Amino acid sequence: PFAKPEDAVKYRKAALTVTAAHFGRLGAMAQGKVPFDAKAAAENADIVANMSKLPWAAFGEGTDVGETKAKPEIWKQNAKFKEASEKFQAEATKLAAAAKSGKEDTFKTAFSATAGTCKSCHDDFRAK
Ligand code: ASC
Repeated sequence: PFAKPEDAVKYRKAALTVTAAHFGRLGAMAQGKVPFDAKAAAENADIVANMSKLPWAAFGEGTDVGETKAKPEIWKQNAKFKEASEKFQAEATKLAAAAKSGKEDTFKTAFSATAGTCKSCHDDFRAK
C-alpha cells in the first residue's frame, strides 16, 4: 500500500500526530484543564477510536528507515507490538463508548485506561 518505505513512515507519523491532537483534547477534559463537554468528548473519542486503527499497516517489514523514533523491537518482537497496538484500539473503542455515556467519571476512567496503553507501547517501542 506504500510505494516507498519513507511514505509509510510519513503516513504513520501523520496518523499518530492527528491521534495525539484529538487525544490531547480529551486529556485536557480528563484533567480538568477545560470543562467536561460531553459532545466534544464523544466527537474527539470517536476520532481517536477510528484513528487508532490506522498506523499499524505502516509499520511493515522494511520500514525501519529515515527519521523515526520507532525502535527495532517493533520488528524483532512484532507479535508483542501487534498486541500493544490492539490493546490501544480496544481501549480507544471503550473510550468512545464511555464518552457517549455523558458521564464524566466513566469518561475519566476510560481515558486513563487508554492513556496507559499509549504509554506502555511508547515505553517499549518508541525511542526517547
Ligand atoms: C497523549 C499523548 C500520548 C499519550 C501518553 C499517555 O496525550 O500524546 O502519547 O497521551 O502521553 O501517557
